[in-house]
Amino acid sequence: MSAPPKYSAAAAAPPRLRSDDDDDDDDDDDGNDDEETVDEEFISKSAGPVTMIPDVFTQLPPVRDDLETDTSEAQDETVEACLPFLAGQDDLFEYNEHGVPRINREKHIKFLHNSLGRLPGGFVAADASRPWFLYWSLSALTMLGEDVSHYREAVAETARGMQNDTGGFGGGGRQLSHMATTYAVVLALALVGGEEAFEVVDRKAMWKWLCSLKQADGGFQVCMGGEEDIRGAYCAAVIITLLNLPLDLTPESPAWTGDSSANLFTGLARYVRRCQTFEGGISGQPDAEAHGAYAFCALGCLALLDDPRRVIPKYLNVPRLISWLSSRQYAPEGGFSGRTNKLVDGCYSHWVGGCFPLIEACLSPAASSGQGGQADDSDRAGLPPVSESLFSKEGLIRYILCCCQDQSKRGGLRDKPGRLSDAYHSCYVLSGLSSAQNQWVLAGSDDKSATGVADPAWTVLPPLEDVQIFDKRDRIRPIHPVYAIPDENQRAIRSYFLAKDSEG
Ligand code: FPP
Ligand code: K
Ligand code: ZN
Repeated sequence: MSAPPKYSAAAAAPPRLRSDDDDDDDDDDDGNDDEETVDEEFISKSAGPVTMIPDVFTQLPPVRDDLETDTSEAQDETVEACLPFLAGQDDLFEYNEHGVPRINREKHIKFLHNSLGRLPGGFVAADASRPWFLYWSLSALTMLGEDVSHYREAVAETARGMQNDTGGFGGGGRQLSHMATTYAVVLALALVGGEEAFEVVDRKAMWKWLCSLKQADGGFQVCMGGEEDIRGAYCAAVIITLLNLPLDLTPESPAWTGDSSANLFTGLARYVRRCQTFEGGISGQPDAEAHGAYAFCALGCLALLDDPRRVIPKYLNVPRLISWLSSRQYAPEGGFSGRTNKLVDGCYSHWVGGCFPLIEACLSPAASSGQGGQADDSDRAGLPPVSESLFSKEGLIRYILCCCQDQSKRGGLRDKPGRLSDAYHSCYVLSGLSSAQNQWVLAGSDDKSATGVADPAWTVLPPLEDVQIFDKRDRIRPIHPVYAIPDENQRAIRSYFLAKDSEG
């Protein structure tokens, strides 16, 4: 891949063609922006005249802490690496009139098909992550509009070899079942879809295995004898609901109370609550450091336990969480960091960016009818009304399209300029782009379904006009805000097992 252009003082302050506070009336799409001075050299590298890059994305932050540390140096280097891309000055891109490059679908698609094939020897270290490669690549391909159903047979075959008789999937044949690899396999099967894929799962063994990981304090271990953490909580909730597993506990479960008073979900929300830290963010385990990946796990888990409008404010301090999540977005980069004083990284477009649809949903009024009832007013007290986005969607979209695309022959999406693309970042950068471009709202009743699992109706709306700095043809397929796969895929696997179970 080619090295990014070297940062220079000039790159930090490109010609100010149009800024945020300019008169909006003149905000037409015709590209004829006669009044502004246009730098010829700047334009020659672009597809057309760049008429609007707000200063906040092209200039160094106006307020700086004088203290120099390794952390501040790493931050400065990151800004330097990003600015030329954000300012529309990278030679490999064609920028639209907003200074935003197109998504390079063809190259990314090719990169992702390749990552489902035979990988070079160096990947042996990632052997236990093979299920993840399936999920990351299939999910990214799906979001880019590819039909992945022709992988059904191969994925089913591969998954069968990873399943243990004792339940769950390991990272490969004869590897211990793990919550994360099981989650990845189940999602991969949902993505390729169809009976042959769904029928791979031994649901009875899966249910027993999950019972054996369920702990008396409400959480889940990630594997037998392994750590209990919030990944376990989210993955378990996803697996249980997608496969329509019974919630009952086996007497062998560490959480078994001697009667039927506890089930797989008992105490899980309380466990999630214990992971909110003094910063307002969520840590992997109680009393650890808040990290963006865990914020998504917490919100995703809660959103599967009950209606987000009720359960999120009941178990989390939402204002503090919003404050922490908002602090993850940096300028001028526009992307998110994973934790305090660390760097932006494309994958947090999903882990952090994906929290906002869930937060926004929980701030929307509960349109509840029936016995599910409204969220308790005392839990919702003090929550702000949502009228606009809680983060800069424009900033995130700029970071993703300018800084996270490998424009060389390689293709794929990446952490940041100077890093190599990979399947993991391709998946989560695109997931983040999808949630920034599309809008999910919660509608209708929040009654619990017959299985005792909440099934609120998520509906996707087309992109908001004000974030349409990307070309319409660059819209990424919407994905479900909790399962992170298209709504129809999660619906298909759930209804398959629901129908099967009701047949008796
Ligand atoms: C720090 O990495 C990363 C973590 C502490 C958590 C990573 C976990 C996930 C990405 C996913 C977990 C979710 C599931 C569903 C399994 P770092 O120190 O390299 O990065 P940083 O500097 O950005 O924090
Ligand atoms: K990172
Ligand atoms: Zn990353």
